[in-house]
Amino acid sequence: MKTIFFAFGIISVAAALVFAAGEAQSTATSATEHRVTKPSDLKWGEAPPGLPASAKVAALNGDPTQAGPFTVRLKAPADYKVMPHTHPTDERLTVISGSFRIGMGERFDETKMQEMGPGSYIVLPSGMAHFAKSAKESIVQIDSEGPFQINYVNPADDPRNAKTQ
Ligand SMILES: [Cu+2]
Repeated sequence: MKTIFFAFGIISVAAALVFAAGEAQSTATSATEHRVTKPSDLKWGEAPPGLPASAKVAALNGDPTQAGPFTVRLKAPADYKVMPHTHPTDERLTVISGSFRIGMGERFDETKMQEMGPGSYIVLPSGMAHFAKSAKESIVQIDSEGPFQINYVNPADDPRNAKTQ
C-alpha cells in the first residue's frame, strides 16, 4: 500500500471523543442515550500494556477491550514513541492538542514522519504498519473497533515483552 499520510495510529490506546457526560461509565457500544463529555470529565488511567507506559488513557465511549466501536484519548508526554506496529482494525486519529508525528512503514524513520497539529485527522487502515512520536505533550483521540490490539513489527519493541525480562 502506499504511504498515504495519516498516521497517528499510534497508540492504540484507547479512549476517545467527546461526548460522554458525567455519568459516563457506560461501556455500552451502542449509543442509546445522549451523553456529553467535557474534558474535565475525563478519567485518565494507565496506558494499556501494549503501549509505552508513560502515557495516560481516558475512555470516552465504548470499551476497547470488548467488541464494538470505541473512542479513547491518549495523553502522551514529549518524545513519546510508539515503534512500528499494525492493528487488525482501522484506526482513526484526531489530534486534540500538542503536536504528534506519524510515519508509515515497518521501520521507525524520523525523516518520514508527518507532523500533525490540533485538528489533524488521520486514517490508518488495518494491517498498515505505522509509527509515531510526540514532539511535545500531546493528546490524541483514537476511534476504532474493539477489542483493541497492537502488533509490533519487531517483537523487541513491544513493551509487553520488556516487562517480562
Ligand atoms: Cu497504531
